[in-house]
Amino acid sequence: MPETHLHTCTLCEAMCGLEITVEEDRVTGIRPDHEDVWSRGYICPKGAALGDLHHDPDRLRTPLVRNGSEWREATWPEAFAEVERLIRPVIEQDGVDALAAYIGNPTAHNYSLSRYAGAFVPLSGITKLYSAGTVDQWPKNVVAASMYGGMWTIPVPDIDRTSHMLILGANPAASQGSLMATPDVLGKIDAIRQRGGKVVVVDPRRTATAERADQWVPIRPGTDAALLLAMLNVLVTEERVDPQHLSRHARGIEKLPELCRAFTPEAVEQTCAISATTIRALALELSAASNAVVYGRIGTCNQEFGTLASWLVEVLNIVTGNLDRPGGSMFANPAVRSLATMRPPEFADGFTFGRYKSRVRGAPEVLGQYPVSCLAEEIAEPGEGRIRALITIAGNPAISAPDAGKLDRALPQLDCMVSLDNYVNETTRHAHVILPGASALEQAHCGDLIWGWSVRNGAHYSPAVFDLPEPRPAEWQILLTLAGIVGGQKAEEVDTDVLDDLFFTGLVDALTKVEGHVLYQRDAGEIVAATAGRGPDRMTDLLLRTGPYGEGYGKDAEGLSLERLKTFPHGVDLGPLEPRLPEVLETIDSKIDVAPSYITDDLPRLSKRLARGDDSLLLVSRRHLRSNNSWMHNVEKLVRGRDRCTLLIHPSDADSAGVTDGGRATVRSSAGAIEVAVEVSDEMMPGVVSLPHGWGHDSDQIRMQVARRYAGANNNLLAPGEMVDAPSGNAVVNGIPVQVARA
Ligand SMILES: Nc1nc2c(c(=O)[nH]1)N[C@H]1C(S)=C(S)[C@@H](COP(=O)(O)OP(=O)(O)OC[C@H]3O[C@@H](n4cnc5c(=O)[nH]c(N)nc54)[C@H](O)[C@@H]3O)O[C@H]1N2
Ligand SMILES: Nc1nc2c(c(=O)[nH]1)N[C@H]1C(S)=C(S)[C@@H](COP(=O)(O)OP(=O)(O)OC[C@H]3O[C@@H](n4cnc5c(=O)[nH]c(N)nc54)[C@H](O)[C@@H]3O)O[C@H]1N2
Ligand code: SF4
Ligand SMILES: [Mo]
Repeated sequence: MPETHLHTCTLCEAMCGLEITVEEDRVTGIRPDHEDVWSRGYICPKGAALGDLHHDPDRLRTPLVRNGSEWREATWPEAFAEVERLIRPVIEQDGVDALAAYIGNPTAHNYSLSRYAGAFVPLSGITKLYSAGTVDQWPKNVVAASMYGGMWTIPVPDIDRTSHMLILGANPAASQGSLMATPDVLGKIDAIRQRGGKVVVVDPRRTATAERADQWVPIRPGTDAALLLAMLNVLVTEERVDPQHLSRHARGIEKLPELCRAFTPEAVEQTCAISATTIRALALELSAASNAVVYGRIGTCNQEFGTLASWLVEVLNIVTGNLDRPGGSMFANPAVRSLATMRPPEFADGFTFGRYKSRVRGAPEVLGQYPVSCLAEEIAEPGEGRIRALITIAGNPAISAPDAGKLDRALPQLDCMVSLDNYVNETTRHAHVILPGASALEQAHCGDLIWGWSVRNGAHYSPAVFDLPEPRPAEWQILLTLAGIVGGQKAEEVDTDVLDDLFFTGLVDALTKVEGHVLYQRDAGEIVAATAGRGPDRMTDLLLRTGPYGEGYGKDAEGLSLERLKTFPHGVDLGPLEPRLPEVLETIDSKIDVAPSYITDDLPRLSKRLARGDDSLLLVSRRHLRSNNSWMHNVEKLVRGRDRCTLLIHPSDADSAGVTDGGRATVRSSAGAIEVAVEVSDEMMPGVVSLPHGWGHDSDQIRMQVARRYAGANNNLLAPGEMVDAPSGNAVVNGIPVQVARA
C-alpha cells in the first residue's frame, strides 16, 4: 500500500511543502502539498528529485576510510578511530590552531547541522573557521552587524505588498530567491505588476527574472555601489530624502549628502554603463512610489564592492522611508530563533573588524572568518601556524571557492582531512575519512535561520520520511563525536548524549541570564527538565517555546511548542511581516547606524574605480533552476538535455573573440583557463560574459557517475583568490577580467 508523507524541501530557501508517496521503501512520487500554508502548492523540478537523491546509488551510506589511493568501507567506530588516529598527533604537536573547519551551504538547510554546527565549534574548541559565507553573503552580514547590531538582522523585501521593487544582482527565476525566502517569486513579481506596481531588474544579463519585469537595466559588473550612490545623490539634490518614521530610530543620516556628493549620475554613468537619465529616473521613481523596496543579492555581494553595494541597498530603503514599513523592506520574526543569530560574546560591546590577521597574506578577520580563498595558502605555505587538519561539513570548496585549482592542489598536503558529506566529490576525494550524513528524507525538518528572512512569518515541522537505518548516527551525533575527539576524548569514549546535555544545559543557563529574555531569571534546571527529548528536536522545542510565538514555559497556554507545532502538518502561518523597530535593533544605543565608518571608509576605493578604464571582458556567474551549487548534477533527470555549462556571450563580443554559437572557447583569467561551449546571445550586455558555477566534475576520482558524464568546467578556476571585497573579505567571483578565444 502506498503511504503519503508530508515533508519540507530543504534544497533552497523556498521551503516548499511536498507530498511524497512511498511504496515498499521507494519514493514513487513527489507532488506539491497544496495545503501547505506557506508554499500553497508551489514546487520546482529539484524538489521533485528528492527521491532520486535519496535512492542515488552513489550517495554514501557507510563511512569511507582512505588507504593510499583506495577507499575502504569502514564501520562507524573504525571511522571515528581513524579520525582520532590522524587528528590527535596534529593537535598534540601544533595545538588546535593547526585545525580548521569549512562549513558549507547545506548546513543552513539541514535540521541537524543547522543546530549543531553552533555546538560543534565551541565544544571542539576549533578557532579557524572558513565557510561558503565568504563567497556569498558576508557583505550583508557586515552591513547588518554594523547598522542593526546583528549579523543576521537582514531585512527582507515585503514582496507581497510592495508596489515598486528594484532588484539588483538576483535572479529568482533560477535561484527561487535568496535572503528573501518565499516560494514562487516570479508569481509574486507578476502580482506586483498586476496591482499596478513596477519591477526593475539591474543585471548584466537579461535574465528570466528581467524578462518578467517592467524594465531591465544592464549594468557593468561590480559597479552597483556607484549606481546606488548616484541614486542617493539624486535624492539629496532633488530634496527627496525623507526617512519619515525612521528619523527617530536612526543616526548618521546627515552624513549622507557629503558621502555621495562626488557620485553624480554623470560621474558614474560611464563606469556603470547606465545613462545619467536612467539613473535619475530610477531614483525618482523609487522615491515617488507609495511604497518601494530595493533588493540586492549575490550579484551585489560576490563582487568588488559588495559591502558598499549592500550598505547602499539599506540606505536607499531608509532615506525613502521604506525600511520597516509594509510594502518596503521589513524584518521577519522567526518562530524558532537560530543560534547563529545570537551575538557572540566577543562582540558584546559592539562589532569590530580586523581583530587579527591571517598568517600568509595578512587578511583581516571579519566576523571571525578569513576569506575562504585564504584556506589554500594556509594549508600549502610551510611555517608555524600552518593548517594541517581540516574538517569539511557539507561543503565542496574545491569547486565553490575562488582559485579552486589552488585549493585542489593544497588539500592533499593535509595530515588529516575529514569530510561530513554524502558523496565522494571534488573536495571529499582528498579526505582521509568521509562520514556520510543523512539524505533529506532520512531526517525531520524544521527551519530556523531561513525564517529570519522570510516574507511572511511561519513555522513548519516535518517528520522524517524514512528512518535512518541502523547503525548510522544522525549528523548532530557525528558532529558531537568529532567535537569530542578534537576536544581530547578517545573516539570510543565519546558519549554524544552527555555532550548534548552539556551544550543544552549551557544554552538554557545562558538564556536565563539574558535580560529581557522569556527565560530571564528562570530556574535553568527546571527548564531543562521540562524540555523532553534530545538533539535538534529538543533544541527546537526550547527555541520555539521561548520564541515570539512560544508558550514561554507556562506563560501562554496558546503558544507554540514542538508538540503543538506537530499538530499542524501543513505548517502554521503566523501572518505578514510586522514593523519591528526599535525592538529588533541590537546596536549599543538601539539606533540604526546609517553611515558606519567601517563601511564608508571604503568609499575612496570606489572613487578610484571610477577612474579605471574598462578594456577587458568581465566574467559573471549564473545559476540554473535545475541545479543547486555544485552537488546536484548526479541526478540524471535534472542534468540531461542541452549542455548548461556554457559561456554566454553577446554577438558583438563573440565576433571580436572569433567564437561562434555551439563552438568551443577558451576562457582565460589571471588565475587559470578553462574550455567551454559557447552560447551566443543578446541576453548578455556587451562586454560581459557569464558562466554557471558548480561544474567541473571531470576528476576520475569522484564517485558521481552521472555528474562525471555531464562534467562541465569549474568557473572558479578563473576566480583570482586575491580578489576580495575589502571590508567583508568576500570573494569577487563576479566581474573577473577574462579573455575569450576560440578553443
Ligand atoms: N563562481 C561562483 N562561485 C560560487 C558562487 C557563485 O555564484 N559563483 N556562489 C557561492 C555560494 S552563494 C555558495 S552558498 C557556495 C556553496 O559552496 P559549498 O557549500 O562549499 O558548496 P555546495 O556545492 O553547496 O556543496 C555542498 C556539499 O554538501 C554536501 N551535502 C549536500 N547535502 C548534505 C547534507 O544534508 N549533509 C551533508 N553532510 N552534506 C551534504 C554535498 O555533497 C556537497 O559536497 O558556492 C559559492 N561559490
Ligand atoms: N536552482 C538553484 N537555486 C539556488 C542555488 C543554485 O545553485 N541553484 N543556489 C542557492 C544559493 S547558495 C544562493 S546564495 C542563492 C543566490 O540567489 P541569487 O542571488 O538570485 O543568484 P543568481 O541566480 O546567481 O543571480 C545572480 C545574478 O546576479 C547577476 N550579476 C552578476 N554580477 C553582477 C553585478 O556586479 N551586479 C549586478 N547587479 N548583477 C550581477 C548575474 O548575472 C545573475 O543574474 O540561490 C540559491 N538557490
Ligand atoms: S523551489 Fe524547488 S528546490 Fe526550492 S524548496 Fe521548492 S521544491 Fe525545493
Ligand atoms: Mo549561497
